[in-house]
Amino acid sequence: MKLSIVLRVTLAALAVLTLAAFPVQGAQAASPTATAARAWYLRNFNSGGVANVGYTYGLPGDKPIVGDWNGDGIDTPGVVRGNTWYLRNSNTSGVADIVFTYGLPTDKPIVGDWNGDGIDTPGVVRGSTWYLRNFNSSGVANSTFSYGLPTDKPIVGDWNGDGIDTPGVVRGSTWYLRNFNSSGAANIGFIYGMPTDRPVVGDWNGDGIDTPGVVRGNTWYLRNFNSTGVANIFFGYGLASDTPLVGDWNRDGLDTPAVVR
Ligand SMILES: [Ca+2]
Ligand SMILES: [Ca+2]
Ligand SMILES: [Ca+2]
Ligand SMILES: [Ca+2]
Repeated sequence: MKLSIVLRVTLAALAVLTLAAFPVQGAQAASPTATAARAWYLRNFNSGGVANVGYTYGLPGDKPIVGDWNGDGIDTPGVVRGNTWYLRNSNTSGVADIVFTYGLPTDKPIVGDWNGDGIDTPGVVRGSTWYLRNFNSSGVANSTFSYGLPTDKPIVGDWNGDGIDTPGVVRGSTWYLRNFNSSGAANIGFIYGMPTDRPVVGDWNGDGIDTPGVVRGNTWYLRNFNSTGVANIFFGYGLASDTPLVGDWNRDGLDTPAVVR
């Protein structure tokens, strides 16, 4: 068992080394016209350290996203290019497994399990209107509602542990979370981080409840409660110029960081 863990860690380290040595290798991003690819660095722990998994996916200019597109319990990459979504079911370099169009190029893409079936699917936020779809395919929104202000930062999480992801917004340093995919007031409000921080959301302790985090420079400040208070965990990961993302890369029930460079 230990040997296999060591082997896996070694292989992961090799993968990262290979990635660093040959940055254009595996650049078969989502598009056949790919000439340069973005590097993804996933870590399985909420602590500072090296990436456990590294690969290339997508192109500069794409909006990187993550989700469990096939319900296997592992979050994997996607990119939104214009209004085309390119989703991949494994954390390796390669082409998209699922491609469809949804929303407009100017929308803010979001991802969540809106119906509790274990599969993450797309949503877009346009102004203050949220358009959620329950399928990874082109088509109309299954649920449309208003929440927040156009200037808010939209976030998504399962704030009450019922298996359904619902909306939130961060306005300045105030987080407004709602437990329903419908128009209405926030169910939970609290202050966390600073207005210039980049908000992230995850289940950092495996209790089934998503809670806040912020990334400031390359320091991640994670909190295990949806309330005002200090960070329960903080660590450095990635570069300040990276795009921070969060997912469960190893199906252990804990969400941990990734950066896309
Ligand atoms: Ca779903
Ligand atoms: Ca929920
Ligand atoms: Ca939690
Ligand atoms: Ca995990």
